Amino acid sequence: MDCLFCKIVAGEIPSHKVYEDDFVYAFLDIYPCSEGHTIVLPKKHFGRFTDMNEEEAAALFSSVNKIARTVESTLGLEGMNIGINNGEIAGQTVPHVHVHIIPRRAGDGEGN
Ligand code: DGP
Repeated sequence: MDCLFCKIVAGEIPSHKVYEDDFVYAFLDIYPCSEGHTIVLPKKHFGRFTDMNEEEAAALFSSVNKIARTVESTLGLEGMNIGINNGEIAGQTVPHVHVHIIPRRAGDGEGN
């Protein structure tokens, strides 16, 4: 399948890996909203979050929780945005489901 994120999981396209297990792969976003912006995706291809069943979605978010807690403690964060763009109309640009972990720091939202 011609999928950018499947190629990243397969190592065919280089990425800065943050975490990997049998189910998920996490890596740094190439266009980070903030330092440490991490993408978590299931290794198995799903186009959109709503293409996953409840069990698959629960497994993904279990991994997201674990990775987010590690990002938080490693970077010494007080908070982060965790979210999904589900579907092109919602801003999803890569059609392989992925969760954004975006570190937030004091003052970074000024002007927004
Ligand atoms: P979204 O708009 O939710 O589909 O987010 C896709 C994200 O993927 C976007 O923030 C940029 C990131 N991205 C796109 N191509 C690459 C790539 O080749 N490498 C990495 N590390 N990130 C990518």
